[in-house]
Amino acid sequence: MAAPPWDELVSGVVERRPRAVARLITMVESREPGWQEAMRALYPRTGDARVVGITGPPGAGKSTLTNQVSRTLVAQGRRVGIIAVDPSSPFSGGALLGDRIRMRDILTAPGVFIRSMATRGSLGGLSQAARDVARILDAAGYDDVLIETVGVGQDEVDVVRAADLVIVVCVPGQGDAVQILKAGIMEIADIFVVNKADHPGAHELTMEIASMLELARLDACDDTPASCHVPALDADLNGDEAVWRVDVVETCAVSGEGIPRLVDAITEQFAEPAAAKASAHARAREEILALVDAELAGVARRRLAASLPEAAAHVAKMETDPYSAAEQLLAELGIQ
Ligand SMILES: Nc1nc2c(ncn2[C@@H]2O[C@H](COP(=O)(O)OP(=O)(O)OP(=O)(O)O)[C@@H](O)[C@H]2O)c(=O)[nH]1
Ligand SMILES: [Mg+2]
Repeated sequence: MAAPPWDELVSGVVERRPRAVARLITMVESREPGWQEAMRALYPRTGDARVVGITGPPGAGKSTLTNQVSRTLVAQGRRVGIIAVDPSSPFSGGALLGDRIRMRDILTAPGVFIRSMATRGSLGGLSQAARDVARILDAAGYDDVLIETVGVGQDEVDVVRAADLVIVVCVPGQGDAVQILKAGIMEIADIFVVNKADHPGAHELTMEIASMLELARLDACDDTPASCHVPALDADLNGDEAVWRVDVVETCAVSGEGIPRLVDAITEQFAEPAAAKASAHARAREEILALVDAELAGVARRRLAASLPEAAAHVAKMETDPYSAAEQLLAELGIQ
């Protein structure tokens, strides 16, 4: 059966029909004809959802936390969309069975939509794909979109860049603090969750993260300490002047301990509009460039389809070198 045209799917999304949401996500993810028109039509209806990225090492408790946070938000009367991303998995759509099992109690809850994405070679990049899906959910009236991604490598950092707010989940006893520093996670985290607080060493890890934040703050704000917010353990030393707030929250996701504080931290951070506005410009710039990059690559491949085999043959026979061949093809495209 042919997929309905994009405008029908867009209407379905606006009418909050989960089936239309799922089909439009598939269309946009696989860049089927009409995806841009659909995103363009939906864009004016976006901007209301709070998009939260949740990342951290495998097994840290991200899915359990996502589940708990969703339940709390649903209890507050909010609708929640969840995007589970596994950049290392070649499967998509029905993947992440483990996550689905762990999230089973919210799977059937009204007002919750769960989608798995595991598209390593995603067209246009995984970060853009996550952004697109988040927007579709936003337009479908989901108040909160939670993007869970596994790991603390570059791919995961890229994915959570699609979010307005980033939660990094750590657990005691795994050298997580060192990993965080190495991966450059420090710069992107808005909230650190020290999960499995029922395990020994949780408080030590909290202190370690707090002191890393303090060092980073001193580093960043050498000249103007007065304009800085000390980002540690709920301390808001600067009142209205907060320019950089990072919360550290201890949780036990299995028992639900600490979840209300985490949800409060999320709500409070979204209530600080100044910081969000400052990064909106940078993020828009990044997104436009990513879209242009993806489009350029596609255009180049299509336009060069005819001349590429010949150029490749010449290089293979060593009649020319790949550098000159590439230059010649770029000239053909009018780019030099
Ligand atoms: N003791 C304890 N166990 C926890 C806690 N949170 C999660 N777990 C357990 O840790 C295991 C992994 O939890 P998940 O929520 O699947 O972790 P995850 O980070 O989503 O895992 P991946 O998606 O596979 O990276 C499960 O067996 C959970 O029950 C916690 O606070 N305390
Ligand atoms: Mg998980």
